[in-house]
Amino acid sequence: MEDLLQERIVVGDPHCPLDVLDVDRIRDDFPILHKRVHGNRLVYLDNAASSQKPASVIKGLSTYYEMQNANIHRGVHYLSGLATGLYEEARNKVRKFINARSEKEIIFTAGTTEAVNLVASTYGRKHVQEGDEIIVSAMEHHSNIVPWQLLCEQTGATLKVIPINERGELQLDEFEKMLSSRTKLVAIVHISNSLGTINPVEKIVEMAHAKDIPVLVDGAQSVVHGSIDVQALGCDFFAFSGHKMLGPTGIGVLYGRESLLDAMPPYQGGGDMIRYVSFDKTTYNDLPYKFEAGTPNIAGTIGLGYAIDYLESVGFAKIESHEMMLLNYAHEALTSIPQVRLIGTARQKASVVSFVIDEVHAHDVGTILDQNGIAIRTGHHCTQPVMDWFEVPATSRASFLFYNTKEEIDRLVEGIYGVINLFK
Ligand code: C6P
Repeated sequence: MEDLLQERIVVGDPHCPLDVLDVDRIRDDFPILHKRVHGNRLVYLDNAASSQKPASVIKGLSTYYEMQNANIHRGVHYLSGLATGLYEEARNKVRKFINARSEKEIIFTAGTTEAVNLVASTYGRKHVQEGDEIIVSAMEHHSNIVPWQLLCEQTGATLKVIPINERGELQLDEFEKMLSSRTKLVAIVHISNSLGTINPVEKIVEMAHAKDIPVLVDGAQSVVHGSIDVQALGCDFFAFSGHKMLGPTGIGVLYGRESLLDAMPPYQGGGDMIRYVSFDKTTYNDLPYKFEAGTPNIAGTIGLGYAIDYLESVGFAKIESHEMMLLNYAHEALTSIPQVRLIGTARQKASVVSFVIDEVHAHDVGTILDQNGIAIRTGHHCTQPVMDWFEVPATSRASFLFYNTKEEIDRLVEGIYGVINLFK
């Protein structure tokens, strides 16, 4: 553990006023943001797909492999103890980060997708039968649709969909009407990746809990934009991915209420998830290990812990106010371009801006912007039902994080004018 303490990396600027983000200083922490692409300074606006990583996370990962690497929970030797300590320390950081009651409620997965599949598979296997219903919304990412469709196919249950309005907001009155004794779970996205809508999760939980229905929240897009308190949200499951919150790829988290996790059967079988194995009968390990079969992503987990350290050192108050400023600036700039139509204009929005340009396919927009060094995402963003609802084949999406600047939005706008002129 001494090695670990010496490796602590100090981030943030103690001289910066409390409520103002020192963006130049922050950008210096992200080596990739200084890269040039096609001869231009990179403008990275594809953060909803995956965020960039601060030097502290990158260094933490290389230090792990250089100095601390071993398998966990298995060895009596020094390095195994060190790696186990770092891994479990990361679990504790996650617990505090989302204010879970216990570390037993923090399951490491490969990402949001695996976390949702875990619940669909094991909670579903135990509680869902023919005639039952699962409720999702029309703005879900495919990873919060398809696992439930698979479950419905296997069990004969039905998937119900909360409709959205033209702004891209949930119709809660319709949701209320859907809740019944047949509903076995509500699975809802916290922040839509293609619309930016922030859903009223507390209200949804309150409505579902009034009928004793558990709620899973897909937090893939929310964990990096604001502080999460699963107890205040009241949700029963909360899923997120490390790579969207400055951490490594291949690591994610499923938070689950202990009583529910305890009653669920294991997800995968293998090493570490068992207490005793014999050919007559196998018994399972305690939480959270019951759901972590095999050698996990140790480096990724530890890296996720460093990402949390970094986010906390910056502080969500500063992050939120900077990102709101960017969102308003981008909205104003884009709505002033007559050929541009915003897709997703919810009253509660995170810093994600989807748009279409008259007569230009989103892929052309993305390709031309890329020539200017501007990275956005184009396509259906794994939310094809959202595209169908808005009757567009695809959108262009710019998504901002706290390390982005107004100047980068100016570059985006300049690039959009370039696209419009080219297709005139
Ligand atoms: N959205 C995007 O560009 P994974 O792939 O498991 O880390 O995350 C899946 C996922 C689940 N829910 C939401 C709301 C998401 O946005 C994502 C990932 C990326 O929008 C890649 S499709």
